Amino acid sequence: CAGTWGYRDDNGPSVWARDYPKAAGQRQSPVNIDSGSTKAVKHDHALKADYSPEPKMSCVNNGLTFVATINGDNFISGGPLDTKSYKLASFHFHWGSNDSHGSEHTINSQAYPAELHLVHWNYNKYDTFAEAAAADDGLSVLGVMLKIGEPNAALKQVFDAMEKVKSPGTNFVMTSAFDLPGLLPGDINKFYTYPGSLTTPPCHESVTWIVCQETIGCSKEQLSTLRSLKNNDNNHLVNNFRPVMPLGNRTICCSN
Ligand code: 1SD
Ligand code: ZN
Repeated sequence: CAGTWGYRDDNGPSVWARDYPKAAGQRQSPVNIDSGSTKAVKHDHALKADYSPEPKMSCVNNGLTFVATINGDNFISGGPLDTKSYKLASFHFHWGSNDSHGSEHTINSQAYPAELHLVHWNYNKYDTFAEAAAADDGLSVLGVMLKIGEPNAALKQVFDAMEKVKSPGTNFVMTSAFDLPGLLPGDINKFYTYPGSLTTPPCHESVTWIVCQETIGCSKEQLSTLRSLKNNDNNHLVNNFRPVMPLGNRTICCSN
């Protein structure tokens, strides 16, 4: 409906800047990652994800994506975050209507069928997530590409939950603990990192992006499950990705 953002022509990425001026900024996400133009860096500390199983994880179809809210204590640190620790708040996905597109970041102009975002905030520095989301060092999002291949067991738990939230505005609480560590690719120390933004309105320029080079596997059926969710218009919820934005004078660093 009018006044709310979405992914249609009339409320989608090309018009977000009308209501959310930050969307026209110089530090926007996603971007294309041209691997040949990245700067190899050796960080002082390895990137570390301190994740543990999440009891009673709450999942919702909010009409724009599938979001899981995390209540437990899970952190990332190291890599571009150095000694700072950022706390996991939630994760969600972006996907396409077919396998040729759907991810937000592209790598050498190649899109993946879906991209997982694990959203963390700088909880030692800011009092609330909302405050962090508007601050330039407030958030760090770990992006992981989904690729058709060897299925990821943790993702299976997610896709099973997805079957229960096909209608927008519905939620589901998992009865068994969710294997959060199992969601990550084998080696998270292969990544690209750059300063960027939320890829959704208000597009705050607050995110240290960490995009994993290793993918996680999913099946064709699991991608169909994503595409069978319904959006607020009661259509299939698909193509909920923002196209790539100009890199401008930013440098993308590559772990080394
Ligand atoms: O799309 C998400 C949005 O749902 C929210 O989680 C936000 C953080 O407040 O992050 C964006 S994104 O940039 O991770 N796509
Ligand atoms: Zn996202």
